Amino acid sequence: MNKEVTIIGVPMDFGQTRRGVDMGPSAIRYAGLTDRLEGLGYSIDDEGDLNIKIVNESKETEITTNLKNLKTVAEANDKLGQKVDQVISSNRFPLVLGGDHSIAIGTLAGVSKHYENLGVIWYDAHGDLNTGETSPSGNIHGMSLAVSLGLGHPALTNIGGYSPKVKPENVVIIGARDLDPGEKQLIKEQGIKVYTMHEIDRLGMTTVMSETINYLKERTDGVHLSLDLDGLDPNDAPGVGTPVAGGISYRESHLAMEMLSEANIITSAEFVETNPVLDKYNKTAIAAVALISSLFGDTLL
Ligand code: NNH
Ligand code: MN
Ligand code: MN
Ligand code: MN
Repeated sequence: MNKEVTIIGVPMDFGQTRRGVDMGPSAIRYAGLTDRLEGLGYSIDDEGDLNIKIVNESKETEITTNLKNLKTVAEANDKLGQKVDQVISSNRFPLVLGGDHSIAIGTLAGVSKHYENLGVIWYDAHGDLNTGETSPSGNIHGMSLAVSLGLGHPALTNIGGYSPKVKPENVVIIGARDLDPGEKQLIKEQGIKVYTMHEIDRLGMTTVMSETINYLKERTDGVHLSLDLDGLDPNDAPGVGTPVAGGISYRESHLAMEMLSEANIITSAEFVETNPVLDKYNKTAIAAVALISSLFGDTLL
């Protein structure tokens, strides 16, 4: 793993409708992120939080699309993409803290241009594979993976000036248990590899992760980890806007991060959807810091 890490906070809460997730980066920092990573021998540059500016939605976008806060989300992701691009160009590892999951659009716009075949691990209760047509909510955080595959509103897919960012065969979804009908269809059409909770129960996390690692090692030249804290069970990570029962445990998640660390395949990462307003004693942010530490090689010894 690259020992030079740049932390970018993205206080974004316009990709969904529960306020408070914009305070995720602060909650994760407060849980001791920098100290933990420095303790593991990393050199940390915390760039602070991106400035999210509210852009007035024009009457025209309001009439022609059901996507909520489209311009605000698009502009913030454009900024984030440029920032992430700069960080990688200066040979540093970008560690992005959310904010809601719509920010994956910007992160991937910045990351993907540096790889021929970027792999993506989408660790989430959801698929985030909706488009304006299939979305039940109009919330862009439920569309970010589809957008990165080149599907959805052009104001989002064209961020960074190129599309798609990721090929469907380079994506692995882990932890899915709440997929909308249009998402299920898209998974089948595009042949996206998915480990639902059923497979995690059946195979165990060890097999799920070694299969994932082998699969991505064969076909990719870099792997981005996009970890939505709602992938974890709500008992272990209660501070999320859309909790879904029956999720991945805290221990299984640690094992997953430890195996990724051992395999040494992750080249960028983001931890999203931590909402301290909905949390209990900062438990979700503390879990995020613990998982990040495992990803960065903490062996507990
Ligand atoms: N699938 C739903 C939607 O598109 C919920 C998405 N919520 C998430 N995604 N937290 O990770 O609105
Ligand atoms: Mn702040
Ligand atoms: Mn998500
Ligand atoms: Mn989710």
